[in-house]
Amino acid sequence: MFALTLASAALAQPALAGTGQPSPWQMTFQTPVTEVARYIDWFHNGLLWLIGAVVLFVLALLIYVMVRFNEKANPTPSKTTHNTLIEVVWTVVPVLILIVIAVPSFRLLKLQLVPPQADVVIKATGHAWYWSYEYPGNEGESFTFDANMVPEDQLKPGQPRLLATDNEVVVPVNKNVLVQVTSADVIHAFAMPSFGIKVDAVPGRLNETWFRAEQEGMYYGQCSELCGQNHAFMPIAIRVVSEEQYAAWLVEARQRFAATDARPVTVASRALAAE
Ligand SMILES: [Cu+2]
Repeated sequence: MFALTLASAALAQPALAGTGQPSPWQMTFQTPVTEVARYIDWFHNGLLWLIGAVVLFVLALLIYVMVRFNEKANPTPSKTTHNTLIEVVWTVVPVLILIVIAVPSFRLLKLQLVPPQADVVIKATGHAWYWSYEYPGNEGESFTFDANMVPEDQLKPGQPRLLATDNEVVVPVNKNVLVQVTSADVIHAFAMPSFGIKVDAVPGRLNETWFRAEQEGMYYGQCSELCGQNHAFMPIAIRVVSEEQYAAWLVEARQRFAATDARPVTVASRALAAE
């Protein structure tokens, strides 16, 4: 019933190209759906113009020197070795440019690294090679599940290859979601391009990131730290839904996932279970 509601909601709002997943011949970032992602987009585009201007200026200087001061045009070269004014200018101007870059850069870092009060907390654990998620809560409320990539021959219509997972992370729209990230084995990285987040999953260490998705829909990311043989096959799928749909999913998920072992599944126990 709930799955049906979700499916019809997804049909009613077809995802824009580049929203939540890469699109063919995509040149820019995926459409940002959080404040942090929008800031990254803006900062990246601004830097591109700035660096473009610097490159063109240096190119113009080079061409000028090559034309004006080559052996033919300037047979007796000047013996000048110092020019205080020029030396001050070519030190101060780059410093000013770096300061101009540093101000928005530090503001962005603060926005990313200082999470606001969380409405939802999720713990994501990287495994070789899948992610498991825990929704912590009071006694009887917390649950854990694994999210494995859907193999290509089992994809349902609308599921992108190498990105869809069998279980999806579900979060409410316009709520602050705190993601605690760690790993059970090697270093992975939890990344979601449209949310502008990427954080390492390090064994024995709890890293944090956060997002506040402003648009309902399906969003896909991938492990972004080369972690071994199946690095390319441990995607991250997050479904952003309305608050009512989230509440309904929580009830359903508590029942569905409580039936399974709540501890994170290890590679060894999976192999045993598969036998
Ligand atoms: Cu990985």
